[in-house]
Amino acid sequence: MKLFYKAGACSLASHIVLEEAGLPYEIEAVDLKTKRTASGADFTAINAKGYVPALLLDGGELLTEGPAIMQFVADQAPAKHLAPLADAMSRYRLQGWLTFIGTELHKNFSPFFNPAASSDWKAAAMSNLERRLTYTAQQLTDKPYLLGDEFSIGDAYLFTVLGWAKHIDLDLGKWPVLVAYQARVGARPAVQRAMKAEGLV
Ligand SMILES: N[C@@H](CCC(=O)N[C@@H](CS)C(=O)NCC(=O)O)C(=O)O
Repeated sequence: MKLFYKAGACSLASHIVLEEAGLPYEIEAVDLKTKRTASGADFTAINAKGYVPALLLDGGELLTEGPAIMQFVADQAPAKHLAPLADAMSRYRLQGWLTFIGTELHKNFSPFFNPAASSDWKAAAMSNLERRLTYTAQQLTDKPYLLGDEFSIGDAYLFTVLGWAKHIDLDLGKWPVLVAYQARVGARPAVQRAMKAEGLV
């Protein structure tokens, strides 16, 4: 498998999951401005959506959308318990978190990385982020990970988006639970390996 990524972008979550799964894979960076991969290929010819993450499977098929990629990888390594089995209620709770992180957190960070975003849009997004992060912190007060005692792909995604707070005017110190959570997830050896490979640590 090959993961197309940009350092520190949402593709980091898929990268962390690949490391946690312990499956063989390679990575190739994408320049999202020029849409060229590190080896000089036209990324839009590989992924017509033009964004990361994208996972090229061994059979030549391309899988896109972070939550789909992370679930696919988790299901290839069931012994690692990165996602509950499909018939468990907790799998649907995980789906709920993946959707929440993708639509309520990830996409409210997006205007801060978009030079064309208006100040009104950014103000509305910041207000949404603050309310959604307050909810997230409440959910993590009595457990180490989103689903309870075990790390899951939802944590790879939440950890990744929380990492963007330092690039915008958002002080996570307002939510000590989230600061502790970031440190907990960030200390995992697989997370450190993925971040090191992306030049983030
Ligand atoms: N819905 C997609 C969103 C992916 C996404 O927002 N990727 C960003 C990086 S975090 C990107 O590549 N943006 C560049 C672009 O849209 O041209 C997913 O969940 O995988």
